[in-house]
Amino acid sequence: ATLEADLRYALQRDELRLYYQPVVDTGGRVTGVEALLRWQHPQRGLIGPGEFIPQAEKSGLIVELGDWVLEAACRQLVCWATAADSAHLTMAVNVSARQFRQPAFVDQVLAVLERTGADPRLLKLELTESMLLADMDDVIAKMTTLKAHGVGFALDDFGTGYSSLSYLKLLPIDQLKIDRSFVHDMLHTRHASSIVRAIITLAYSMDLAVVAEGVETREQWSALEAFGCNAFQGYLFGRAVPLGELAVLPEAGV
Ligand code: G
Ligand code: G
Ligand code: MN
Ligand code: NA
Repeated sequence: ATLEADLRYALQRDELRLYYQPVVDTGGRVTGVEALLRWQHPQRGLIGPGEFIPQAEKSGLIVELGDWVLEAACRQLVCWATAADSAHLTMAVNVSARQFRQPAFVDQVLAVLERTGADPRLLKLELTESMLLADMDDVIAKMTTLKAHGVGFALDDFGTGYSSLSYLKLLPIDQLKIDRSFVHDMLHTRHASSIVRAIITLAYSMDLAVVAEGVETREQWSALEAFGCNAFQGYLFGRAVPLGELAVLPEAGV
C-alpha cells in the first residue's frame, strides 16, 4: 500500500506517537516541551512528520491528525498537572496552515481543552510566518479568541519567512522562536550573529519571549545568553524523545 493510503488508517490503528523535545531556561532547567509528531509504521518503522504532513495537508487529513495531536498533548499536560515537579511544564504544539485556516479551528482547540481539562495557559500553539499573511482579519480573530481563553502563540522558524515586521504588532503573539539555521551559523558568520541579536532585541522591545532553536553546542548557548536570550531548545539539551525517555525533573537538566 502507498504511504498515503496507510496514513488514512494510521489514526484508527493507533500508530501515531508524540515525541517531546525539552525547552530549557538559562540554568538548563526544563520549563516545557515541544510536541513533535511521529508515525510508528508497522512495516517502515518510525516516520518523521516531514514525510507525511505535506501529504496530510493535501488530502485534508491534517484536520483529524491535528486534532489527534492536540488531544494527546493536552492529555499529557493533565498528567503532568498531578505532580508538583511537572505541573509548570508548558506544551508547544505545531499547527499546520490548512489546520489553522479551518473555520472550525478555534472550536476544535477549545473542545479539546474542555474535553481533557488541560490548563490553556500551558498550551502554546506554534504558527509560521507564512500562514499569518493570508487573511489577516481572520487570523487576528482566531488568535484573539484563543488568547482570551489563555492559549499562547509562538512564531516558529522566525526569520525565515516573509519578514514584514509590521504584522508583529497586529498579531497577539507571545513568543518568537529563532530559526535554527541562524543559531547554526551564528559563530561562523557575523551576518547570522547579527540576525540572532536583532531578533532577540526585537522580541524584548515588543514584550515578547524568545526561544533559540537548534542549540547544539555550549558555545552557541553561551553566545545566545550573552545576547540576552533566556530560553533554549536543541540537541545540547535533548532531542525529541518518547515520554518514557524524557527527563522532565529540574535536577535532570544539563
Ligand atoms: O523532528 P522534526 O522532524 O520533528 O519535525 C519536522 C517538522 O515537522 C517541523 O517543521 C515541525 O514543525 C513539523 N511537525 C512536527 N510535529 C508536527 C505536528 O504535530 N503538526 C504539524 N502540523 N507539524 C509538525
Ligand atoms: O520547524 P520546527 O521548529 O517545529 O521543527 C523542529 C525540528 O527541529 C524537528 O525536526 C527537530 O527534530 C529539529 N531539531 C530540534 N533541535 C535540533 C537541533 O539542535 N539541531 C538540529 N539540526 N535540528 C533540531
Ligand atoms: Mn516547532
Ligand atoms: Na522552528
